[in-house]
Amino acid sequence: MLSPVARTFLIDTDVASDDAVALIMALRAPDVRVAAITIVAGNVEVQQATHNYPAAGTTAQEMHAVDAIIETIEANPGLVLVTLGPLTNIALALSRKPGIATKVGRCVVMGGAPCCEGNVTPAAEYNIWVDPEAARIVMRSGLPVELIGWQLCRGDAVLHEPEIKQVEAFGTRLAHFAIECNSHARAAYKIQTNEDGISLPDPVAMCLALDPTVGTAWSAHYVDVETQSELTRGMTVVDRLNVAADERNRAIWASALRTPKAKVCWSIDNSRWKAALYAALR
Ligand SMILES: [Ca+2]
Repeated sequence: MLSPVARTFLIDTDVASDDAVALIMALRAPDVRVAAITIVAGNVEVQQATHNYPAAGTTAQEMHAVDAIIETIEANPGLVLVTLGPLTNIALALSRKPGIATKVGRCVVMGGAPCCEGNVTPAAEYNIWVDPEAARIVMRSGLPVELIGWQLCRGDAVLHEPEIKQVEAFGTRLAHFAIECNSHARAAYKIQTNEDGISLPDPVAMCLALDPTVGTAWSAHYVDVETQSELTRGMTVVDRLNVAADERNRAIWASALRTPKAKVCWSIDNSRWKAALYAALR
């Protein structure tokens, strides 16, 4: 039975290996009702992503993701929208029905590398780099964005070997699945960053969607996305020192200045994040 205080989530995902773990966290959260999971092309193509969709007892539906996003938001005002892939679907939905922006309670975006290095180019993180025009539309839409950058899933947020062993020792199907399906990502992450372990960007974002208090430093800023420059296309530009409204910047930041600031997460409590992950896999 759903409790009367159940929160409603809408999750847009490209269903890569870490997305699967994020979906498990949402689907197992006792006070969350996942109203819809929509699929966007990203790390894997849409057909493979739909096949990867792990929710038991459900089947993929033919409805276009953009229609499903609009319908789900309109039927569930105040819902929590969580994006785990490129922002293409969300931007298309906003372009068709701009009014949905004010019907979303929170929009938690896994994406960007605010004020630090990217992972596809020196400036850009993958989800934003894939479709920076879409990301710009989302940032300027009035959606109440909470930005969970890629850097939050690095360093002490990574599952290191002893923690991987600990998860495997749960002996559950979900624990085994989570470790197994991220083994390729672990190898790729090692090559990319020279850090050993499993880095889980989408589960970190889902953890913060489920409980924003796991974030230990948040602040609100104007955020825009570079769409033109060959050097920095896909960069999430965060007005961290609040200079966008200054005389010299006002013209170029005019569109961003007309929308509410995004909440940017700068650090998380890694022991609480890992505890939330373990609870979902036990
Ligand atoms: Ca993803």
